[in-house]
This record gives sequence, C-alpha cells and structure tokens, in this order.
Amino acid sequence: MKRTANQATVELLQGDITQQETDAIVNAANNSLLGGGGVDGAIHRAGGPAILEECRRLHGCATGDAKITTGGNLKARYVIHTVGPVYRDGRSGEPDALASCHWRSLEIADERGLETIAFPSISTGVYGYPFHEAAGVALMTVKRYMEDCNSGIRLVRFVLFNQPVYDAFENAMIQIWES
Ligand code: AR6
Repeated sequence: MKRTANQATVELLQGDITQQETDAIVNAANNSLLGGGGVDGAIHRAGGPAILEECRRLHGCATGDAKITTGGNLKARYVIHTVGPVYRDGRSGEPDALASCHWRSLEIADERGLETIAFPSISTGVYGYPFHEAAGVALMTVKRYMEDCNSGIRLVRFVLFNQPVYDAFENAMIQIWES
C-alpha cells in the first residue's frame, strides 16, 4: 500500500529491512550503538563489521536522536541508527521520542542528499511500544515532515516484519491520509 505526501511516496511493505535497496535503512538501535538483538542484530550481521567499527567512533546516541554510518555489505549505502523510547505507560514522553526518531532520521537523510529510505517499526519489539500506537506516530511524523520541510526524499518505505504489524500500519495509513 502507498500514499503520497508532498513530493514523496510513503510505502508499506512486509519483509526484511536488511534486503532493501534504498539509499539508507534505519536501524532501531540502543543508546550504546554497539549492537543488540532484533533488527539491530540482523543489520549488523548482514552488513558486516564495518558498521560496528564506525559506530564505536560515534560515542552512542541519545533516545530520539539518530546518527549515520556506512551500510557495509548491505545493498543500502548507509545505515541511519536511531534510538527509540522504551515504552512505559505512554505518558512518559514516548510518543514525542518516537516521533523525534523518525524526524531526525529524515533530517539526516536530507543532509546527505539521500532520496530513498526504509524504516522498520521502531520500538515495537524489545522496547515494548504497542505497535498500533507506534504505527500512527511513525506515519504522522513522516507525513508532517514531508509537508513542512523542503525535503529531497522521494521514497519512504516502512518494512514491516510480520502481518499484524503490517496491518496496523495499513490501518493507520488509511486513517491519517483520510483525515
Ligand atoms: N526487518 C524488519 N523488521 C524487523 C527485522 C528485520 N530483519 N527484525 C526484527 N524486526 P526490535 P526495538 C522488527 O526489538 O523494539 C535491540 O536489541 C520486529 O519484529 O528490533 O526498537 C536494540 O539493540 C519489531 O516489529 O527494536 C535495542 O536494544 C521491530 O523490528 C532494542 O533491541 C522492532 O523490534 C531496540 O528495541
């Protein structure tokens, strides 16, 4: 499923983000940027040691911020590492932090002149963010960014690992683009 936001196509796909051929893929990392499980582990495994080597020189990343490295052996040229919030109760700043992850990742892609970027469903695995809520925050933030910023990004793809998460993004997309 896809929709348009200003000059960009926003697309939903079920699949594995490590296989994407976009200019950058976004990693759901932790504050250390030194690797972990989930999509973070998969990206480092597929991309090889060059990514971790560069991450070591970045001295971590704050929650809601993002930093860029090479894509190593990935098809994507770059990995944008962002750190999502650990979900507590939804009233402890989690939506703002999650929105910031998406916003900062898009800003960094624009700073590098990238045109295509793929996101996973940030914070909805180990970090426990309910994926129905996260889908709305993620898509709303991308739509706002495209409408408010003079972005050169032409494709924002969400690569969702399983059907329930894909369905949640599809529902959120329909609601957000209809309103
Ligand atoms: N492609 C796309 N999505 C994936 C893939 C993949 N290859 N593998 C998993 N997912 P998580 P978080 C989905 O836990 O919640 C790490 O240890 C997964 O199904 O990877 O932000 C980090 O180092 C889920 O929907 O990220 C941090 O410590 C989504 O990606 C912590 O986990 C996010 O799940 C970050 O937790």
